[in-house]
This record gives sequence, C-alpha cells and structure tokens, in this order.
Amino acid sequence: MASEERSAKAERMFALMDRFLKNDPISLQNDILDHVEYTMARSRFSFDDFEAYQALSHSVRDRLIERWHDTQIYFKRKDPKRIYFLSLEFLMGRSLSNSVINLGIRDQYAEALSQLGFEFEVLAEQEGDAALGNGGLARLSACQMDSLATLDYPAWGYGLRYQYGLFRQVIMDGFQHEQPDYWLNFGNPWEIERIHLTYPVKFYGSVEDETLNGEIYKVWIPGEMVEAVAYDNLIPGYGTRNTITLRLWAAKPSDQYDMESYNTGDYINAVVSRQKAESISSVLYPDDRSYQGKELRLKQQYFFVSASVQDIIRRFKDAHSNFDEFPEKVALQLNDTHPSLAIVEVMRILVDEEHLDWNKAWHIVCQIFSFTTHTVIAEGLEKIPVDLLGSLLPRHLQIMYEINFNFVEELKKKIGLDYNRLSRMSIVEEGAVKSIRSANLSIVCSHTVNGVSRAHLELIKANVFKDFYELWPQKFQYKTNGVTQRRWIVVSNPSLSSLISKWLGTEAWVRDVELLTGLREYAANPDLQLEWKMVRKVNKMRLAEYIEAMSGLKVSLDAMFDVQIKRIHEYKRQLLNILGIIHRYDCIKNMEKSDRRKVVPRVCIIGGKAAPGYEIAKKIIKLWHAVAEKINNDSDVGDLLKLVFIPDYNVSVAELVIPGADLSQHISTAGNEASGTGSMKFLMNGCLLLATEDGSTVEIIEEIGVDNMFLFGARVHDVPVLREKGVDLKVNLQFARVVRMVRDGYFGFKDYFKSLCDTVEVGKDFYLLGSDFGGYLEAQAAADKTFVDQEKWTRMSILSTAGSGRFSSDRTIEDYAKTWGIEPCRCPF
Ligand code: B1H
Repeated sequence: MASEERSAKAERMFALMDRFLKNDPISLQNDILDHVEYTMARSRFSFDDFEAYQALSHSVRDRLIERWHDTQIYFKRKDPKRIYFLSLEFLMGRSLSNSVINLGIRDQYAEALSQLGFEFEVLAEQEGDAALGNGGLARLSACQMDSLATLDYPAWGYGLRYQYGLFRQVIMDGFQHEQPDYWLNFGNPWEIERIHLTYPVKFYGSVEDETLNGEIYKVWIPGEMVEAVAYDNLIPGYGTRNTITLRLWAAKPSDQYDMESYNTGDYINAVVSRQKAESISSVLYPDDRSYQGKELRLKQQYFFVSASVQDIIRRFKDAHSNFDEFPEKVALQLNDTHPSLAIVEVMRILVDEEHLDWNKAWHIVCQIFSFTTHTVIAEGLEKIPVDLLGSLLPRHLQIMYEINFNFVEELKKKIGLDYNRLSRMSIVEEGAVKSIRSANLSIVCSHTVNGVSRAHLELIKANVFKDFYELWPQKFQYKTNGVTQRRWIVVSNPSLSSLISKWLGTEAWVRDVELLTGLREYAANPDLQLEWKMVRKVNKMRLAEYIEAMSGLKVSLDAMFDVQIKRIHEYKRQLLNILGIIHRYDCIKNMEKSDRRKVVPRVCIIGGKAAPGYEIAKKIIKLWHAVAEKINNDSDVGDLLKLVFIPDYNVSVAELVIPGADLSQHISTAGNEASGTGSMKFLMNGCLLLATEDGSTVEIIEEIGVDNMFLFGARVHDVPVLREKGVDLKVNLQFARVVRMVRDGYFGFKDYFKSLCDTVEVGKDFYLLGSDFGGYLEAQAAADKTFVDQEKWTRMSILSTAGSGRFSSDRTIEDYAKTWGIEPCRCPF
C-alpha cells in the first residue's frame, strides 16, 4: 500500500475511533447484550448465567484492550528500559473482579447488570481459575504483575500457556485423587490469541562450523522445530491507564519445518507426529520442591525461554541497531532457575546469529540478568543431566561449557587451586550423573542474586550459596515477598475495604498501602471495633455457607475459625496441626462435663494439594479425614470442635477463606520456608497468626510486634542442635500419647498410617514435631485465652491489618525496580 493511501486509511480509522467505550450503565448494558448476540451468538432474550458472564467478560476485555493499546503505543514511543519477567508459573486465578476494580468501573457494571436482572457476584462465580502454577512462587508472579502495572513500570511477563493447569483435587473416602484441569474447555475471554506472532523453536540436531567473511561461526542444524504462538493476557494497573502484557506461549506444529516428512509418503504418521509438538505446552508439572530431570520439562523450559528471548530481541531491534545499548534498554528477571536457559539463549543469539564477539556478548549478558531464588535446601536445586542437555540443546551445552571454563579459570586466579571449592562452585557437576547446576549458572551470569525474605538471604549465604557469597558478597540481596492488596483486600474482602476507606477517610491506601498504619490510632476505638467485628462476622458467614454447601457440615459462627491452607508438605507441618487437634479432642473427652463450658469452640479448617507422587503428604490428607470422621461424629464434642477439609484449594477458594479466618497457622520448621506469602494475605485481612519464626514471619513480627501474634517453636539456630539431640518421648508425654493414638488405630487405617507415624519417631523426627509440640500447645492455649477477650482480639486484628503495608508486592516491586534500573512510564491518555 502506498504511503498516502495508508495515511488516508489511518485518517478514516481515527475518525471512526474518536471516542473510547463509555462506562455509563446504558452503554455497558448495550455492550454486554451485543456480546451475547454477536460474540456468544445467543439470543439477547435468552441466555444463562454462564453466557452472561462470558459476554460481560468480553465487554470488560474491550475496555482493557483500549488501555493496553494506548500503553503499548506509549511505551514504544518513549522506548524506556523494559523489565522482562520470566516465570514458568503464574497463578492468576480469576480475572473479572480484579479487572473491573482496577479499571475503576465495578459499581457501574454492578448497576448495569442489576438492571438486566443479574447480580455481579453471581456472574463472577462462573469464572474458573487460571491455575498455571503450583503455589507461592506462582502466585507471587501474579501479584508482582499487578504491582508492575499499577506502578506504571514498562514490564512484560513471559510464561507458558499450559493446556492443563494444576490438577484438580478430588477427595474420595478421605484420599486425594488427581483430575486434569482442562481449563480452556469453555474458552478463555481473558486472552488474545496472536496467530501471527509466532517464533520457531529448535530442538536436537547437531552443531556445525560455517565460515563467513573469513570468520568461523557455529551453526545449529536442528532435528526438530516447533512454533511458539503468543497469547496475550492483559494486566490492568489500578488508578492508572497503564495495562501491561503477560505473554504466554503455546506450542504448535511448525509448517516450514515439517514439509520434508510429507515427502516420505507416510502422510498419516507425519500428521500424528506433528501433533506431538503441542505436548510441550500441554501440562504443568505438579511438584513444587523436587526437581526431576525429565526431557519434557527441559523442553518446556527452553521452549518458553527461546520464544521470549526472540521476542525481546525483536522488540529491541525494532528501535536499535547497536547491541551496546541492549543493557540500557533490557532487564531480564529469572524467577527461580526454571528460566535460566535464557542466559545461554541470549549468548547463543548474540554470538551465533548476531555475530558479536564472545567477550562483548558476555559483557552484555552479565549486565542484564537478575536472579531470584526461592529455594532453601540443596536438594531443591535444579540439575540438568548433561546427556539430556547435549541431545536436546547441543549448542547450549557447548556454550555452558565455555562459560564454565572461563569462570573456573577466573576463579582459580582468585581462590587458587582449592579443588574442593572449585568443584563445588563449578557449573558442571561431575557426579554419577554429570549435570549442569542451574543455580550456579544463574549466579555466575546474573548481576544480582535475590532471596525472598531477610531470613532466607541469611540462610542461603550461610548454606547453599556460601561459596558464591564469599566470592561476590555484593551480588547477594533480599527483596522480601509481598502480595497485592488489590486482590487480597479490595477484591476478596469488599466490606473490609470500605470500612478501611471510611476510617482512613480515603481510598488512597489501595495504591499507597503504607497508609494502613493510620488504622493504628483507632485500634481501641469501640465504634471501629464494632464495625470491624461485624465485617468479620459477615465474612465468617460467607465461609460457613460455603462449608455447608460443600460438606453438609453446619459450623457455629461463635467458634474460632482456625485455618491452615497451603500445599501439603512435611516441612509445613500440617501433621503438627492434626496432632494438636487430637490432643484437644483427647482433653475434651477426658474433661468433666461441667468444665467443657470453658472450652473455646473451634472450627479447624485445612486445605491444600499434595504432589501426586508425594506419599507422606497424601497420608496427611487421609489422616485429617480420618480424625475428622471421628471427631465430627462424636456427640460428646458437638460444636466445641469441628474439622473441615476444603478440597481443591486454589486462588478463588483462598479469596473466600482468608477473609473468614480468625486464626491462621504458618508453622513450618524454622529454616524451611523461604518466605511464605499466605501469612501476608491473612495479616491484611485482620486474621491473627499462629506461627514459627521462619521466612518472612521474622519481618512480620517487626511490623506488628511479637505480642500481636502467637509465636512458638525452635529458631533456625536451634534446629541442628535439636535434630542431633532428639526429644525423649517419655518427657514429652503429650506428644507420645497422640502419636500412639494414631498408631494404635484409634482413627482406623492403622497399617496405612504406620509409615506416617514413623516420620515423627524419636531420632527420625526431621521436622521437629516432637520438640515443638509443647510450644505449639501453649501458643494454641494463648490464642484461646485471647479469643475470649473479644476487645483484645479485635484490637490485635485491627493492628494486624494496620501493620501489613510492608508486605504489599508494591513495596517488593519498588525494591526490584532499583535493581533492574527501570523507571515508571505512565501512559498519559
Ligand atoms: C517456592 C518453589 C518451587 N520455593 C520448584 N520453591 C517448582 C520450586 O515446579 N517447580 O519445579 C515450583 C516451585 N516455590 C516458594 O516460593 C517458597 O517455598 C515459599 O516460601 C515462597 O514464599 C514462595 C515465593 O517466593
């Protein structure tokens, strides 16, 4: 098209688009009905709640698109330094409520819908969760995207568009069963398929030399090629027009590459083998601590990294011709080691494809990567078997060897020939299975290594990364995790949100969360206390209704709602919780009837998934159900103690459960939880914490004071001593007794629970349930005592919310922005 013709066309288009979509109720209604008719192809006189939800989502999406286009054009024009956040996992949950709140048009939509005879909340419930992640690490990525958008940073998230998200948990006879989460079954209005935005991703094959202008270059001749297709998810900021992109890649067969196979005449098999390409992005790995050297996992990692890096370099080259400027324009964040192949991919493209000199390329790479580790234990560190890597990514293995060779040579100059230390720090592990240590690669090539809480940084400095810390102390930093108050207060707890705004006299805390400290001065105010208690009661009612609908169990609103929701892990000690409950039950049973009046009634709620292959975790789930069966059916106990298991715990369930909790438990053995972010969500919602001094709890104590929570248990430095010493069960009679009850089959399934009980026997009790049991019971007793004093409890609850500001992901992102060297870029339209 000639340029005059193009500009004439643009003029005409602009004339037609001289207005943005309107947000008054009538316009919203028209838009929703248009989507019912033209997008959903349903009659506007007959559509159900699900169709209404879909039409509503499309109308919200239209509004997101407007802002997104403006933001992207503005970023392009301004060309600021961008941050690219690479993560294999994003737990986005639902999008509807979050989007309309961030767009500032929730009330308008609610009104528009009510005139159409629909209720906003009811339609919002129709949405399924986008569960493209396992737990804390994945939800952290989602919270950070919200903060990046809200704080106007020029950011992109990159990840994988799994067809199957985290498995659905179904409980049958108290046992966990896993079912596939085929979340895209009913379409996904929140993504935009970019069919023309694709990149080829290569695998296998060989590396050959090629001479060009007298220079020898390496050329990778792939053995397989697939296509990465972009799916854009729009992330709106709050109180800003900025809307950023979370770009997820899906694998599709590659057209250009496969033509050859059709010439062999085996048409059917050629088509079938093409379909295999899609398996790369088909399923999320459900283990969140142990690394498995599986080929598919490695393919997933390289696939998403390669497409993202190609996209980043393409965007850079659109505006720049000299790679010297790359570090001024590009920052890459590695969310754990899962995307660490990005380092090698950038090296490969710069050296093999852009023909930069190795040293120059290396200099660039060392300035752009920042790495965050979420791991505490050495066993959690990723290792890629060299054989696997060499076959799947032959050129990358060569590059890693070269990086390592240079690194080890430099290291020798600094530390001499200390072979033990050299071999510990090498990127290549020469064990029974020769492997690449992804963490070492990430540390060597990144300018910053971040821990996720202060305590976590101390641990990695002293243990897993000690050698590296001694070499490069300045690289090691911490950025304490945070969660977004938009989702975890405004979306999930609207009544608390209004109450906070009323008492602070402003809604500004939604962007500037430190303002929550203003609640401190009213913590003892009887009027606020009354309103605070009412809000909490309404949330408890909502949770009680959910529990009844799900399990048929009626729970008393006067009871303390005591919650532990998180992945099931031995180190998180759900077993300690259960053993504590058995003790409570035992006490009630052995008490004089008249004394039972003094017992504080409890509803103990637990929820969480166990990795499918994690036997002990699955036994913990079964034990909970077995104990619940006994206690919930004991008429002696009645409302004094009720046990609830919330199946299929996910983000939207958390949004319901957290606001309804009085007490929440974060009771990992000290030194095991890198940070923990659940506690921050509970804190924001005014729930009191019963916790050990682990991960971010140490910093929470600094904000709200040790007296504002129920703290117990061994500290990090006690743990090795206690492990060595063990606990004499004769001394710890209470613990011995409850374990014995399980062993003896008091709750049935005697043989099945044997191996679970064995894990806490003297000498084998790695997570120190025995030695922490006494302290745990005392902390629980203190919680009971405080609960009776509702004035005190409510004051503590208000002070919890008031002290939660530091744990906003806005603060985390501001900390990271300094490391990344990026500035806000606010779209002015
Ligand atoms: C955390 C993981 C994790 N740490 C491997 N490590 C995974 C490791 O699929 N994988 O292979 C997935 C996840 N996740 C968690 O990160 C920590 O345990 C929490 O303490 C922390 O709060 C969270 C966010 O930093």
